[in-house]
Amino acid sequence: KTVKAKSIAIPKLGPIQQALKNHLIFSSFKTSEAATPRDWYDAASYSVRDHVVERWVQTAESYYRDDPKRVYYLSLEFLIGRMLSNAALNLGINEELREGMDALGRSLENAIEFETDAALGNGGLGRLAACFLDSMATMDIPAAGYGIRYEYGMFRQSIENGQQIENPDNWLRYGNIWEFQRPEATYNIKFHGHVVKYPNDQGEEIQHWVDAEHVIAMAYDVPVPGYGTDTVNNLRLWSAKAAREFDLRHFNDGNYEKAVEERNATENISKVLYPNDTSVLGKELRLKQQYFFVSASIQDILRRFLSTHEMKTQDDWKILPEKIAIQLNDTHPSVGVAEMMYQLVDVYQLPWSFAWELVVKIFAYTNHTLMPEALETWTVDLFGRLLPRHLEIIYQINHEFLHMVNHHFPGDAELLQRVSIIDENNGRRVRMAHLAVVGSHTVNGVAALHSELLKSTLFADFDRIFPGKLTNVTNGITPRRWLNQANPGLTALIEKAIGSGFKKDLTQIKKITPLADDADFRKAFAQVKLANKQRLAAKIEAKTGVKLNVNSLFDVQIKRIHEYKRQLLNVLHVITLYNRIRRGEKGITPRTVIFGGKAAPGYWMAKHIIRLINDVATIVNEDIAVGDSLKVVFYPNYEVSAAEILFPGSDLSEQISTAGTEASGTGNMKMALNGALTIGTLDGANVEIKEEVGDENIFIFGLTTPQVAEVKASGYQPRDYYNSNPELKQVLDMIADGYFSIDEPGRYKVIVDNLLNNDQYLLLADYASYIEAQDRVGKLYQKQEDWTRMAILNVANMAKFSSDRAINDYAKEIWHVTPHANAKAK
Ligand code: DL6
Repeated sequence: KTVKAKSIAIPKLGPIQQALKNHLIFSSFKTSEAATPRDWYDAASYSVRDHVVERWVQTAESYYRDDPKRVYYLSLEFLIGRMLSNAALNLGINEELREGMDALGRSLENAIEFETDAALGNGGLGRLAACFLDSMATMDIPAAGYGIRYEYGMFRQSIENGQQIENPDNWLRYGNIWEFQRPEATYNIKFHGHVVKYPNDQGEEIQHWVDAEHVIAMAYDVPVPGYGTDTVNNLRLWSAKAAREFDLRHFNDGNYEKAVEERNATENISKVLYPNDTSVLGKELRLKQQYFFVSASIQDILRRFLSTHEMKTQDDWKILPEKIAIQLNDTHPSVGVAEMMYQLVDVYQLPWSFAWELVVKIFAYTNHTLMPEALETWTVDLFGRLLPRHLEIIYQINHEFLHMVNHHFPGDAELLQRVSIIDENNGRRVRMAHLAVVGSHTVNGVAALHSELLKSTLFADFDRIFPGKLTNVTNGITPRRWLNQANPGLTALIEKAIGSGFKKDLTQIKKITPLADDADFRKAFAQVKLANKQRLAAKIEAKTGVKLNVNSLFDVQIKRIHEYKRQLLNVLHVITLYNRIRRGEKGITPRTVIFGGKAAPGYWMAKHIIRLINDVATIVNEDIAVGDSLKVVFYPNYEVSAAEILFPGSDLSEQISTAGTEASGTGNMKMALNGALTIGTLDGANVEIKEEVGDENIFIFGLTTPQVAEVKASGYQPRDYYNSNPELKQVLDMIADGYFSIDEPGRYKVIVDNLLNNDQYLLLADYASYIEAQDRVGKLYQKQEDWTRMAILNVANMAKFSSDRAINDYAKEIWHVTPHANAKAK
């Protein structure tokens, strides 16, 4: 049944230096004299891309020829960042490229700066998807990503008068060398219309989705090169195109605007990424985006499957789950469960229950949050208007599911209400998480604690109904981007000590453990850290004008701005230190506190916190009594390429969310891998980081998840903490009285009122314990040898947090796929 592909002859690629010259002329139409730095970026990218494409073609050919089971990773977000240096690194040609550029009198480092980040994601969830793509390719897993080619990615943040300003991210302005448009790979996506029923030849009633509007999904392919392998996987991003260029009737009537209106509205589907990470807006366009990319992806997956498998009888379809695994990255693509049913039942005419068995064997779902405001639901009304047939399919799925539940748990009407895919209590809504759980064979959380909480809270009923369906796969990060690429100094040092094996197999990094006790190694390690801090300080000075003391402790909190992540608690510590310095306390370790992160544009409190940070920075940085002892900076427009400078330059990693709120966190892993020590709560993956590095090599503070629940249950009174802790009282009074906002004294009153009267995230309850942990941090930093020793032990114990380990877990436990070496290797 498998169709054999013909082998493709790929032309030989010449030396990079020649390629650079050729591309400058033939791809950019520039002479070396006239070329701008951007032209050199282009030439470098084309030259590396040629090598990527060579392997990409071979990989695609080998998958087609050998027909292994494939994984499809469906995600509304892929936060890729820059491609050039990563591709050169993964292919092992970065030195050759650097030398080629040098020989032509150009700097590769300069050229790299001309690449705009591909910021097709909000934060952790999107970056995880990008790390997973890297690991799947590195581990030769036959896989592809599917998402949306947003014309505008994550907004660009600027800070004006201390406030966040959002600017459009026109990332495609200069073109994108790393994508290939595929005008031949298009699918029809339907919206609206209605469902009619009529009998088929066998007299059965068949549903038909008619009078729908059509949108075209056009593919753009982006290569995903693995590290130290010939495998290059594919990331396919969909762009919306109007089915009709424009309405000629309006055009002929002289109404040009009206003629193109429909086209513009259609193409809006892939226009912009929604900049909200942990809250849902319920906007129709968002559901359109979700269905648009899911339908295109599933049609594409089935087309590929059918191109090599002939379906003569119904039984032939049984092979489908043996050939494809689909991972739903959060609930955003969960309408895929209904779409697969639509394709199998309505389009390919398979019987309902037969199709359902296939569907549940194909899908798996990853949950990334317990936050109620992030759980997606759609009103039945909106869903039914946009996707009338899919609503019926969901009703049918729900009907059969509830029937099954009732059979196993007879007479429990409340249970039925709680687990139903349709929420009948809040104006009838489709619960996407329930659809994802019911339609998947496996559901995973993203860290051990999070997965346990899923079982005991959000999905407790489902855990009873489907024992064994819920599992854990702790997140990971790719060491290629987050160590090799971001921290070449540390990478070289480790390589010198233990060889290069750790780059592909992070478990080997453990071998540096004894070197924590080697004074020479510690010295070299500290020198690397200092150089990385100097690099970061230079960047910060260029961006903000603030000059930093590189010998101070770089205390860094970089992540989305959210109340639960508690940047505000960090600010309370900053002001506490400020007061202590002003009181003339001795022995305080000089610190630089660096914040970075974006707030959702409609999230007033988060934006207010950014403003407070900047106001505090202004007062602290300008106070001559403080001098070099304390500096505060807000790094504008935190993005992947900025993170690559920030993580290696950090001494202290702030992971201080309220216990039970951060599903995993991945910045915590990137920090520790780059030799920063963690100050954190027992939340998300911090718990596992502590297990790996040992209690003595991490600064844990604050309430645990059960304690948080207890404090809340027993009637939490934040004001009691304020009244009983003079330092805390002083800090809050200063904020409330306008010490940091002299031009508008009441500016932050609402923040303080909120803390005193509500304090949902228990900042005041954790304040004392946080300050005490920070004091320990400050003291330890004064013993540089001890600090460095601990930092080395953190790096040495990060193997678990490689995304290679995570992907191995998914491959073995969830997808049941094995590596497939590509054509060249065969
Ligand atoms: O799993 C990746 C990442 C986690 O590390 C973060 O802890 C979590 O907050 C984030 N979740 C989201 C929520 N989005 N939704 N829905 O971004 O996922």
